[in-house]
Amino acid sequence: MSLPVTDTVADAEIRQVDTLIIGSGFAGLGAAIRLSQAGKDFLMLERASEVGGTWRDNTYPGAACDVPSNLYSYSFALNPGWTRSFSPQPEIQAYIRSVADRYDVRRRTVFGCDVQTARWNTTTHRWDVATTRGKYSAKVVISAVGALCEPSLPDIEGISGFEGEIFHSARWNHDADLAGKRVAVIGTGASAIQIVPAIAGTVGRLDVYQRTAPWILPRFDREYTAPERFAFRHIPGFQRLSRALQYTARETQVVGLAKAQAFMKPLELAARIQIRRQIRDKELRRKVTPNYGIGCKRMLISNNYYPALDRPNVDLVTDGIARVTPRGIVAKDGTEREVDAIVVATGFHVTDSPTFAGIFGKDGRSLAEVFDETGMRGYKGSSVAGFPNLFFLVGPNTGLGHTSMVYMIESQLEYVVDAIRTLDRNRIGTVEVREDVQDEYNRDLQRALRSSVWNNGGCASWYLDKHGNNTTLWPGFTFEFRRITRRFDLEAYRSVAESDLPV
Ligand code: N01
Repeated sequence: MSLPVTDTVADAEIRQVDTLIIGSGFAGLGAAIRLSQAGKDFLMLERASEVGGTWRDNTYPGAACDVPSNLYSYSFALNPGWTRSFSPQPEIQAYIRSVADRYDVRRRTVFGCDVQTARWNTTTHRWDVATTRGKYSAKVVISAVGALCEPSLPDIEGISGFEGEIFHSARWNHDADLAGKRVAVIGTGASAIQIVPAIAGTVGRLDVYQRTAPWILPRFDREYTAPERFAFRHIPGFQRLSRALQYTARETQVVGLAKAQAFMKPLELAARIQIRRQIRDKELRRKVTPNYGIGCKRMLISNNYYPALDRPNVDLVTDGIARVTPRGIVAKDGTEREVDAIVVATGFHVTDSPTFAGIFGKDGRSLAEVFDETGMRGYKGSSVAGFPNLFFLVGPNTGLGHTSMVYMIESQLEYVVDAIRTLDRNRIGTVEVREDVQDEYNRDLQRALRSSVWNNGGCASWYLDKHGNNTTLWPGFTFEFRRITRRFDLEAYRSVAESDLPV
């Protein structure tokens, strides 16, 4: 059964659907395509007016991918049209839109539909989902909201009283004309190091507030040559072979990140050489040199960030921020720097995403309450005990520090779509991962992570939750994750047949 998507839904009407997908980024869109191919009934809910997720939202100047283009497409929809080895944001967003068109999923997407709550109904054994565009009842919910979707704003004294322009990197205000203005960028993560060089030449003055120096490697970005582009388009298997080689090369980094940090020394050396070559000023070199193991925070790539810091109109401020005044920022050494605009490039709520507060499981507790107690734990990044028939894409411990998330997403799609097939085939009403299975899975994960650079590289990062556990990253090779998600393992779940569900 497929429901037509209408523009308005009367509040009293509850629309029944087999599967609801929340979010239409790489993960949600992939789920929609796979469910559509499997002939399943589903709707995708999207709070914005377009597909794309993080690649739709992050439109800041200089936004580009730090994973090679060839690894940044679905395996079932390769993109022979990439123009560069590392794609700029508009090209990735255009690709995602084109895939949505090609697989005709927009007609099964409700745009402008913000999910407010999803509540497991213990009477109907379905999810009650309340949105800004009406109510839904679904047998299965797939949360595909992404890990990097909720901007994290810094809790700095006085920041709400700033009278100039202020916006987060993921909510860039394109109406704000920064040309010739005095601008501050707070943060030096992946977003900031792309923004800084993109605006340094046009703003009047730029203050970059660094709390922790990032490790930055050279970015081997170039335009694809005409023969390469011809080969991508016309030589069967060429792009797949190129992907396979790149994947393999990247996978070797896992050894250094998760197992033996000595393997990271050559990368650290390359990063140090880049600092020496690109920065003349010794004091600035000292300030940008990290004091923790490379890979502990996400390794960044850039050829133009250090040269931008070296410009006469750019200041790297490392004294820490004491407070924000209506006209500027006061550093901890007491110096006030007046600015016309502040760009807040301070990252996202990941292990404490506000989206968790709106999902209520079988005992009425929200995911936020559960995670607050246990940490952001799940099973195979896809299920959480206490939350029947709820699947996550890009869930706990599925993130990567070294290669393309699209590979992990496709692994999870296989698992979740197989779960839905299994439910249908066996007339199963509900599945819920067993707590003992989830516990053992997490014990193994945390054991594997203990020796990793992310856990003991000497830094604080968004990979770790407030308990100090790494609940974001997958510690192994990505093909190991693919292996464990190849089929839905019903034996790891408590299941109830449709006919046995109490009415
Ligand atoms: O955010 P971040 P991001 N006062 O959390 C600082 C992906 N991504 O948006 O390091 C002062 O990395 C914080 O300092 P510290 C990628 O996975 C991918 O840059 O915590 N500073 C840090 O410098 C990435 O990891 C691409 O000490 C404060 C910065 O703000 C993820 O998105 C491109 C502060 C936040 O860095 C997030 O990157 C862009 C405070 N109160 C992003 N609070 C690709 O190319 C935080 N900071 C694929």
